[in-house]
Amino acid sequence: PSVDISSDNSRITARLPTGESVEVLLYGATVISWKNGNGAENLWLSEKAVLDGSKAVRGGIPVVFPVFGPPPKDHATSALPQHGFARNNRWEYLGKSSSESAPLSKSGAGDDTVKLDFGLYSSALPEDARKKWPYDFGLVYSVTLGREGLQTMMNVRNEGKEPFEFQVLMHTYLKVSDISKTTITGLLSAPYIDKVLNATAHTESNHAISITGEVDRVYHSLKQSTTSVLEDGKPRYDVVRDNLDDTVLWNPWTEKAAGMGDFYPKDGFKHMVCVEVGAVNSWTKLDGGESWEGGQLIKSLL
Ligand code: TA6
Repeated sequence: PSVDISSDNSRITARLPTGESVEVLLYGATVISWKNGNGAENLWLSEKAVLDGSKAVRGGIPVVFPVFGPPPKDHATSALPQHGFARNNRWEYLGKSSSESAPLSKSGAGDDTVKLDFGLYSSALPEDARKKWPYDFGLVYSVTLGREGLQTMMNVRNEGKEPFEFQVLMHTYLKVSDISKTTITGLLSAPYIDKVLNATAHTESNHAISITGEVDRVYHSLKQSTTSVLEDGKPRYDVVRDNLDDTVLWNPWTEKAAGMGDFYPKDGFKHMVCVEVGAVNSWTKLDGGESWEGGQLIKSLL
């Protein structure tokens, strides 16, 4: 595998000998590209995504921590921006490793996978961010590229004495060729909160979910670990949760896409679906010195 740091020190690109590649912006540790060996891109990235570190990236895999969505009132996260601060701070590149045992390698040969580690520490946060959520923490985010897919794992450590509670989510924008031919499976009978229907509670009754308008649903307490995306009935992605119980399904559709300045082209919603794994339906509590880990394995089945 090869790992290159861009000349402006803003991003890291890893490549496998078989052609697969992943590109990670140090700002937000945001994966902005993940390609198959044949060069097919798996992630949707807005053509007007801001990549200079002045705003969260519209597309790829933004990291959401320590709160998902608008923070609740009268809570430790109340002063934070929507989706927290992890996606709009610069992470440190901690290094790479090639491993044989990773769940992504086909043959187990050492050159089948490459793992990139990124760190974000409370001690490195700007003062105003620390003030808004005054806990000592350490995040290590690992991005592992394999021939079968991409794994992103988050390790959260409470480095202080005070316990804190957090939410975490990987806001993955998956690229699809045509939303009208796309279905999502694996959510049958799952309870969900529908944020398009005034955050009311529902139960999924479809084996295969089609997207024909704005969708913004938090499926939670999921039993099945895999959510699949099919195109024309053929499996395109498997998104496998690891120690996470929730999956958010989002497509902004016409109106919301029109309302986002950095969402471009405006009909780009026809070529993306957000399948976002996380622990967002409640709060995960960490006592001082404790750590937690969770993440996803996305298989590209093209
Ligand atoms: O993941 C779905 C969601 O919470 C939507 O409600 C929408 O707000 C989306 O995230 C994008 O949020 P952002 O802050 O990135 O514009």
